[in-house]
Amino acid sequence: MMNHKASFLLFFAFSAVACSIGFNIDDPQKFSCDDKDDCESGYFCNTSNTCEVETPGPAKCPDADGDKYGVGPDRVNCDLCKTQSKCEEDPDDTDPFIFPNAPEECDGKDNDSDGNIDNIGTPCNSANDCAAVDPTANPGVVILCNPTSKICEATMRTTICFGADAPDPCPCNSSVLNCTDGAFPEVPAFCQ
Ligand SMILES: [Ca+2]
Ligand SMILES: [Ca+2]
Ligand SMILES: [Ca+2]
Repeated sequence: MMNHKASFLLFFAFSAVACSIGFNIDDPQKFSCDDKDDCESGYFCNTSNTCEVETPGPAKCPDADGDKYGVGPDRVNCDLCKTQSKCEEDPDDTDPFIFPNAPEECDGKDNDSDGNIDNIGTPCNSANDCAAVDPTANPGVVILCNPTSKICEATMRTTICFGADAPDPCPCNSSVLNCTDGAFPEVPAFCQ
């Protein structure tokens, strides 16, 4: 059985080790560690098993969907907030096709988050302001900026009929195609 003197020495020895780790915050490199819990706050256990000062990395932009718009107060770290006047919050940070002033696509979503789903007819100055159309899903459809009304409009890509079997008169035209339930009407193959 351990006597009182031995108990005291053992207690002192453990206390000395504990205190040396706990109070040498200015020089943590001296102290070995197995994991971060062995080091002071603000230090980590490196691969040499010594406590090392944590250097903060660059501030992160909270942009989970990668559309360059972030969420929450930390969005000031996003490039758009740093380099442009735009610093609006991403209304849906799980969908890269939904962000402030996004070109409205015919996809059943409110891409620009203005409260209206698939409102293709948004103001524009050029076709660059209008959404691109997936040619696989919507062959023969294009969204252009009407030069007169300055409104994005979906139309058939061509007014010319192709193929010997095309009806006469040619029904291909440039009238506006309406987006319904996330899809444009099918364009006949002889108009594509
Ligand atoms: Ca985002
Ligand atoms: Ca919209
Ligand atoms: Ca849409």
